[in-house]
Amino acid sequence: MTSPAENSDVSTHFRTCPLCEATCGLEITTKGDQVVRIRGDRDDVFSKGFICPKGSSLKQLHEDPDRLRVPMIRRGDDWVEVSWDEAFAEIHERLLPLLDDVGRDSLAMVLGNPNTHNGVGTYYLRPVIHAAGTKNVYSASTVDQMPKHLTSGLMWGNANAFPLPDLDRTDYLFMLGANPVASNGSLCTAPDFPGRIEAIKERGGKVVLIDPRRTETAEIASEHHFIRPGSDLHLLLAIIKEIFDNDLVDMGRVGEFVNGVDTVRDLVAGVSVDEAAVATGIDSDTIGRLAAEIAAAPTAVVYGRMGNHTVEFGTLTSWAADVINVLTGNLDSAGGAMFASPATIRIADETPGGRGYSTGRWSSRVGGRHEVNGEFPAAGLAEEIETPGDGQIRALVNIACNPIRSFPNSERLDAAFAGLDFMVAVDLYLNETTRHADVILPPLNPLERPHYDFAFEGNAVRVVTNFSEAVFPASGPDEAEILARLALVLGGFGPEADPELVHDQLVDGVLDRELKSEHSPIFGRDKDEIVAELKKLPPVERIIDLRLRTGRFGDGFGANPGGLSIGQLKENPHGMDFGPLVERLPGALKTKSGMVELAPQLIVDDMARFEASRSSSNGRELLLIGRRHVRSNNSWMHNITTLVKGRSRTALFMHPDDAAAREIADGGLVEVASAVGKVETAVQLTDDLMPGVVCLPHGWGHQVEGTRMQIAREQVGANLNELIDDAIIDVPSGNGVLNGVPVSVAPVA
Ligand SMILES: Nc1nc2c(c(=O)[nH]1)N[C@H]1C(S)=C(S)[C@@H](COP(=O)(O)OP(=O)(O)OC[C@H]3O[C@@H](n4cnc5c(=O)[nH]c(N)nc54)[C@H](O)[C@@H]3O)O[C@H]1N2
Ligand SMILES: Nc1nc2c(c(=O)[nH]1)N[C@H]1C(S)=C(S)[C@@H](COP(=O)(O)OP(=O)(O)OC[C@H]3O[C@@H](n4cnc5c(=O)[nH]c(N)nc54)[C@H](O)[C@@H]3O)O[C@H]1N2
Ligand code: SF4
Ligand SMILES: [Mo]
Repeated sequence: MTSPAENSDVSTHFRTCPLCEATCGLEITTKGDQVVRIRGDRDDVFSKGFICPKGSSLKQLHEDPDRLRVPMIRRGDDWVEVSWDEAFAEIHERLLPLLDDVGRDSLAMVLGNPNTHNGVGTYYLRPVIHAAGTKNVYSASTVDQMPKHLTSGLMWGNANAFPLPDLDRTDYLFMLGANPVASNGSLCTAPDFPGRIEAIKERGGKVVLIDPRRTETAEIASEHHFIRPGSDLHLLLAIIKEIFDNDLVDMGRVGEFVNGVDTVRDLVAGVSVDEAAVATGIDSDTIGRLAAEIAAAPTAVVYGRMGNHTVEFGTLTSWAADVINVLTGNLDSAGGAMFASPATIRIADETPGGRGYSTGRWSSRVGGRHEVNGEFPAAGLAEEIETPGDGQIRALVNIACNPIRSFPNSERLDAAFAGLDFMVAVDLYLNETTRHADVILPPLNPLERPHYDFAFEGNAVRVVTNFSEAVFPASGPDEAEILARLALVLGGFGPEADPELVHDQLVDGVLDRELKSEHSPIFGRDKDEIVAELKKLPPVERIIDLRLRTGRFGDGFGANPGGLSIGQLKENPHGMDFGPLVERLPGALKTKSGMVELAPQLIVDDMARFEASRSSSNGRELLLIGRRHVRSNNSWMHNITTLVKGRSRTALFMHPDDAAAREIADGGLVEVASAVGKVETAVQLTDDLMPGVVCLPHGWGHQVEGTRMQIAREQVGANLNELIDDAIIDVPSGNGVLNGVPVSVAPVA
């Protein structure tokens, strides 16, 4: 949306920020091809002017001279800039013969976090994966939220149906292992999360935070408790036990559709609140009080995030949080844990029951690790590249991922990547990972592309929808087109094949389902007529328009005049708000039984692994946790001066008592050692940390040869993933264990 101002080439654009899950509206002022200013869009229906420092740095990202703008091919140690046709020809000529020779499973797909933020791009990953024809698919999901996918799949039959804390209506937010004041929220799209926390307190509610560090979020919570890293499951099971023992089970409306309550009661029968107190460091009285408060609050929600999922029992911890939500009558209830209800779905037509959810449909070659959500664990990628034999990974397609900084035991992975025969990367930068590539395909930067948030409208705490047009004309192909061409090359259609084939195929897939569904507003309509209508739009807009128009507010291609369409969103550049979340059960339950499965067998079985772990101890005396900072974004955005300037934020946090015991001085240099590696870093003493715990941010360590990130390279900071052990995973989900890692710390002379 461009509105002319007094000065003819000055204009204002409204765009959703794609950098994190909060989806803030930005107001972007441009003059010619320059960005003059970026600030929060006060009229955005969802974010209402909220913005963090990263939002305005889209200007610097756009201008960054190190950001790649044209494809590059590596020739020896040199990079050669080439045309798009040459780049795809190179992939065709070098990768396909290799795969013909060694087989499709010798190709790995590695997919990173920014894919989820890339609107329509997410749709285009499917044809690429399909064309690749490999079972070796890896992504950032197994160093993040895979336990939540798994428990959601098992409990509600839909791996993408995350119970979201209904922040704006809850009376009691019980939060574990999340730091939304820094992260701006995750698996809970809620711009201005901090403001929403303040609002809970202002309306007389309470916010309790459980975290081994007194974080930025702890500062604004009503109450904060330290917890020993990795021990939240003890706390949650003790709360469940208290709820049963004190007859506090009251499932409300949802009780009718819940299976397995007695099994859960049996599972916690042996739980001791006193033992949980010892394991967690939270005393028994407090545990009892918290259980009583959660049960008594008019509405309450248990919300756990990274600190609950990237731990050794991530699946059980994810499950236990939702068990409490169900037992206290807070699932699918206003102010509790609710499912998203985005504009693109049709709630009224949902009926309970489905195919259910299963994992382990295939296994990995070396580690025999089972598939979850069609993926193998990120922590198991190195062994598949290193180990010779049939099906050894020899080539890699890496899309928007920096595994050499983001995956466990990154040094091992770095060495493994160096031995690959061929690698393609789709990325904005020449960084620690893409320096191993043979061909790099750079997508457009956010200001040059349109945006529609399929992923995060589907995790939002309100029903909102928003389409952003590109601010500047595209200087190259959209990421959707890059992925379409990649799919065609991988599928054997050649580098010259028309990407329109893929655009058509994607629309066809959705359209055919709609035309056949009697619930669809376009049921039985003439396909050619709808296709002709969609073809008036640019390729990436077609799927958005189709989904919106067949969604529950949609215009149904004429069936519901005045209804939602992409055209209507273009006329509403601040987005449209359709109110708070709505109840989705039982219709949204896609388990085989059509019920909530409170005690799925996989979960029950994993309790044995947890029981067995109680006696195990490890030699190293400190537990390492991670942290995020509002001016950073995982492993990138570190080449943006406005974000990294000022005092370094990458030091190891350590409690003064732990430092004194090791003769470590504030600001000194220390060596941190784990089972798999060691790093040197500056130390910063703080009593905001539980004694016995140390804390480092991830994504740093940019002083590497062969990259092209001048600013990032000047930043101090160690690479946390050199210390993260890839041998330990949350077994059912395959998730990496990034928090609660045993380490020792010693001063460096
Ligand atoms: N120890 C430890 N490790 C962690 C974490 C932790 O807390 N501790 N967090 C984990 C989590 S939750 C996640 S999600 C992962 C994230 O890890 P990754 O999946 O690696 O994601 P990012 O570091 O955000 O970015 C990856 C790459 O995407 C590129 N990129 C940015 N925008 C685009 C785009 O629009 N298109 C394309 N093609 N590329 C783009 C960037 O240049 C960068 O190289 O890290 C995980 N690793
Ligand atoms: N500024 C910024 N924003 C981001 C990102 C970023 O890198 N920078 N990354 C984005 C991504 S990919 C994601 S997934 C989200 C993550 O969003 P969050 O989950 O909110 O992220 P974290 O800041 O990692 O918060 C995890 C918290 O868990 C605590 N913790 C560690 N171990 C334990 C434990 O055993 N128990 C408990 N109870 N707590 C523990 C840590 O101290 C930390 O405060 O953030 C997103 N937003
Ligand atoms: S919180 Fe910051 S990074 Fe996240 S969407 Fe808003 S402006 Fe962008
Ligand atoms: Mo993430």
